[in-house]
Amino acid sequence: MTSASSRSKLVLATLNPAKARELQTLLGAVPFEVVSLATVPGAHLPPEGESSYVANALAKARAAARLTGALALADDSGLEVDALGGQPGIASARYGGPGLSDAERCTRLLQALTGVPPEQRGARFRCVIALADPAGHEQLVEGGAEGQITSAPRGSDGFGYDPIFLYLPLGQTFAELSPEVKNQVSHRGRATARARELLRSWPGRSGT
Ligand code: ITT
Repeated sequence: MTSASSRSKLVLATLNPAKARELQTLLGAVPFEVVSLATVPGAHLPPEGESSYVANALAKARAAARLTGALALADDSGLEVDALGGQPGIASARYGGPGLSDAERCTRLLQALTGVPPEQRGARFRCVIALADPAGHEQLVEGGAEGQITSAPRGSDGFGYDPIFLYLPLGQTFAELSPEVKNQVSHRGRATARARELLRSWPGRSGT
């Protein structure tokens, strides 16, 4: 058994507390001491460009690895709505403009879909996870979850667009599912399962 302090650190390169909580749970028993960038004094992340999930995730992971000197894991994710031509996608965190709450962004999205019938309300969450360490090792993994945008918000768990994202196999929105069930079927759950595999044999890690 190795104490937490003798294990290598894994920094979660996110300033979104709800996302950080999900990642902490999903990473579970990885052989690292998992810490959040939010606890590092003066922590900041590069402003997100509009180019791709991959570019954004890599930029966040590289910045956190540079800032902390530790292996970093970043998640760039978004909701792609078919009837909106894949929007908001990589701009999901900023949809509708700055300063809106998650609930207000959900309302804006529902307004944009006014009159669109259920069968045309297909959508998917996508999540790209980047791992980067100060020695320059980098890996990318991805996960997705298919669903449908509801006509009104349902449920109070989760964050972001969870109350309007209906997971059809279970007939519930992500905000109606318990965190455990959401994690089993979500884009982040799928991407993290792949990241856990990579972390088990990450070059140069110490501790078990
Ligand atoms: P960091 O960059 O600090 O990680 P962020 O919230 O800005 O935080 P993203 O740029 O990846 O992160 O934004 C993704 C947005 O997509 C997020 O703010 C939510 O609105 C939405 N989103 C991502 N995953 C989600 C999930 O599991 N449930 C609901 N909404 C989600």
